[in-house]
Amino acid sequence: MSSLSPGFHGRGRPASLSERLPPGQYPTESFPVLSAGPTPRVPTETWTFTVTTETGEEHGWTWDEMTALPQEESVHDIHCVTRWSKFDTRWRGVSLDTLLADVDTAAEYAVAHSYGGYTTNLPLEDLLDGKAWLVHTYDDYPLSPEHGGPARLLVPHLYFWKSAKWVRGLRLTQDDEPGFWETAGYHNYGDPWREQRHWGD
Ligand SMILES: Nc1nc2c(c(=O)[nH]1)N[C@H]1C(S)=C(S)[C@@H](COP(=O)(O)O)O[C@H]1N2
Ligand SMILES: [Mo]
Repeated sequence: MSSLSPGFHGRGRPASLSERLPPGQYPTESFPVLSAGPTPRVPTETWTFTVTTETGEEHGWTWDEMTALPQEESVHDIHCVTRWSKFDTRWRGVSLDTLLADVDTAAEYAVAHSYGGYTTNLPLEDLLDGKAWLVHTYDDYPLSPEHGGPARLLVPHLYFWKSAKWVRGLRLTQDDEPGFWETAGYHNYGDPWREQRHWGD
């Protein structure tokens, strides 16, 4: 997986911090909390993660099953549509490649859904090939409930609203189904480098 060191983008030299800042963003050292509703408290004893395919086939993991899968640590810059970016955030969890390895699907899209009801949509390919993780550890500590613990999606190449906190599953779909913020006017894809903040950007 990503064996590149933080900030090294494979162009033959480490990128400077300013080169790592997408247009219209400012860097922050803090870690703001952005939640559209109350923070759900989900005990790991009852936590499950379920992938449901377009034919209704379900693949599910309990907490113990998920944490027994191969774990990856990775470091990423994250970018919130409210304009803060945070460099070199360090996470631990399971690659979506691992979770989707045995899932037989012809779907082109996924909707992540969360405890508490939040949803967000993205093309399935944006979850594959080392681009997305189900993470449960931040900076060597269990992910706090405010930041999406016990586990959240991490899709660092898109604006951070695509990284569903308290995620409990993915529904794979043939047709694209806009989620919570996408229905409220945020861009359907959300590439920070193309500044895709709102529909029409
Ligand atoms: N379930 C859920 N996931 C969510 C959100 C939310 O309100 N509910 N907010 C999103 C937004 S807009 C951002 S910027 C990030 C914020 O994550 P943080 O609170 O850990 O900084 O979570 C995203 N995931
Ligand atoms: Mo956000």
